[in-house]
Amino acid sequence: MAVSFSLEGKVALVTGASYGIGFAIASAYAQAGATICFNDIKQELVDKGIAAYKELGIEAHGYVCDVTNEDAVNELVATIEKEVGTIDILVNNAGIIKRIPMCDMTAAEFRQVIDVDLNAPFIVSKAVIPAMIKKGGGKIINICSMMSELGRETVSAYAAAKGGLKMLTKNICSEYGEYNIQCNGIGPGYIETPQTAPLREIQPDGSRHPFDQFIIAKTPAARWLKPEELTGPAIFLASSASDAVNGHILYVDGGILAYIGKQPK
Ligand code: NAP
Ligand code: GCO
Repeated sequence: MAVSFSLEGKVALVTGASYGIGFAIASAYAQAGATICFNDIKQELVDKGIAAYKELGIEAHGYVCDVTNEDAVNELVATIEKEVGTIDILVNNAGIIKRIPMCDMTAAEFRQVIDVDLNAPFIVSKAVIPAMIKKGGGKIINICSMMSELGRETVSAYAAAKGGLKMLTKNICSEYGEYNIQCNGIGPGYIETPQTAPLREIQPDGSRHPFDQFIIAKTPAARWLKPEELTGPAIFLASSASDAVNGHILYVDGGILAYIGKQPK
């Protein structure tokens, strides 16, 4: 049997994909043959996203939907199934982070991060799985994190969510593998997107942000990664080439998890 990385004829929903990692993955899926659906919270961002996809020659289907709102998600999935077709590939990409020391973080702030980064992947996966079962299978890819494995100061809610997302990935694999649904995660390292822009700001004295220098020391390649560097692994996990891969978190981190870090000079 020829191994295929093609996504021809597949319908993909990538959540929160007006820009950033989601946009890069959705664009690569389109180039691999998939029909792209994406959502964002604001119409303005959906419109910007549609224009950005069009600049790449991609006719993307964009929808306004807050992934934490179960009724809105069920309506989104029903609309896509009616207008585009059954969702074959779901990428739970939408996510937020709040960098606040735990004892300074309110319970409401903690819950907000858990809601977007963990509850929403549950809600969206639950909405797409029944039709995947009817169709004979599907692919769910959860965007995890270094914080699925490691902690660091000020990201307690995010790490708890991404750690939970790793286990939700394994559980969807366990519960729905018999229906030919493969659920895997991608664990990006440190990627140059708006979400990490505050960690890369040039300091008033013109020096690099301390965290920027930290990541350079913790990454074997001594650089931040780019969203496009996630697209090959994302295509692999969305294609039939990974039909025997299930419940796996594929870390695309440039080697961070393998490396103790560069010794300071
Ligand atoms: P980003 O630039 O902040 O983009 C996040 C996207 O999610 C935005 O389009 C945002 O839309 C959307 N979103 C947020 N809350 C939403 C909601 N409730 N409903 C619908 N859409 C929502 O982030 P990114 O760096 O591309 O990260 C994408 C994913 O990768 C996240 O899950 C993040 O945790 C994960 N990740 C990022 C890195 C990294 O280094 N960048 C590394 C590992 C994992 P709005 O603009 O409207 O809020
Ligand atoms: C942070 C960063 C990270 C990245 C990513 C790393 O503040 O440490 O935002 O959390 O977003 O999750 O894999």
